[in-house]
Amino acid sequence: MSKAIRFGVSMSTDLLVDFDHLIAHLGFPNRSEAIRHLIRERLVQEEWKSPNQEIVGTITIVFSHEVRELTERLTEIQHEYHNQILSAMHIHLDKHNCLEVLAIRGKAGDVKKIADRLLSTKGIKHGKLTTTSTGEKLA
Ligand code: NI
Repeated sequence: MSKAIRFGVSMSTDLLVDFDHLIAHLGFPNRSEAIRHLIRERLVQEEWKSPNQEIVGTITIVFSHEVRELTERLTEIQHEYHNQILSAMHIHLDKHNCLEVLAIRGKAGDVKKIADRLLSTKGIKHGKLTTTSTGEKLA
């Protein structure tokens, strides 16, 4: 980790009061920790904007295993992208519903396409791509 530098930030009292309320609500121990978090969050968003940037994410899908051929279709897509999909966790939520969480790593453009493909599969109830970082570019 590089050396820490202190710097001053000017802002209106109203904005700072709102910020302090927000970080208290979210549970940050202090402003510095909250600001570091916001900056990293923004840097990760930037990573996802470059199609060739290597990124990491998770894809969460909820579906009923009783929908005809849906489980097979989802598995086929995952096999097609075995180079990007690192791991799959399947949880039987109840008698009918399944939750799958896939860890995915690859170029941002490819990962978005794979996620779109999985999340648009006919029959799934809900799905979401969570975008994070390999951590390599984050201090
Ligand atoms: Ni299941």
